[in-house]
Amino acid sequence: MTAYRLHCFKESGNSYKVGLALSIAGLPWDKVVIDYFGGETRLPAWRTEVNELGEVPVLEVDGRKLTQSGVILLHLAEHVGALRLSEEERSEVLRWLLFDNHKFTANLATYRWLQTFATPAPHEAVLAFMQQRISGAFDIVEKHLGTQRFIVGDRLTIADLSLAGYVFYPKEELGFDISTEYPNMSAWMGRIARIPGWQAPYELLG
Ligand SMILES: N[C@@H](CCC(=O)N[C@@H](CS)C(=O)NCC(=O)O)C(=O)O
Repeated sequence: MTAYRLHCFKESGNSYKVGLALSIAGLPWDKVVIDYFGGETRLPAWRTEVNELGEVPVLEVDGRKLTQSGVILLHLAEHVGALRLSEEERSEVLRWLLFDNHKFTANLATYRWLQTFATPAPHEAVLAFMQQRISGAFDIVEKHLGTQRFIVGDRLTIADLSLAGYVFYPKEELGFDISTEYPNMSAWMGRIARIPGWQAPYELLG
């Protein structure tokens, strides 16, 4: 059986995407919790031995290290039956993975980080700029989910798991109340949360 080891920390929504994929697929996996706040990912040895990009998630698959959540999710979709994609779905999924990494998660994760964990607190103008970028990305996903149940068609794919990396963190951390402001996204989150294997980020990675 394939051995999966996920290098992660519980505040990392990018790691949550991968943990959720493994959990929903029903695969056994081990957690390697890194000391992000203590600077582990900035140590030269960590960058040499684990990930030269200085980031989690890192997924070891039988000892081979994969990095970038989008690459890892695609790897799982190619090797795990429960996450498999048709040829048609694959290009749609890729489109949303790129949108997520460029506009959705990229802005939401940075904003959450700035307003919840950063010291000193960032300048108001920076936060206002980020809020505007997130609203734009949320509006696109909200509209898209007005006509379909999941991001690509009628069933969960890795595109949903990628876009869902941060939305399940507490609203006080996110700075956005999705449940009241984005009804289609909120309903989509409910559908994801009812899938066997789903757990909230701090439960899954804690
Ligand atoms: N595009 C990357 C983003 C990964 C990322 O930003 N990871 C954060 C934690 S959520 C990290 O390790 N950041 C370390 C740093 O930037 O110093 C992915 O999807 O895997």
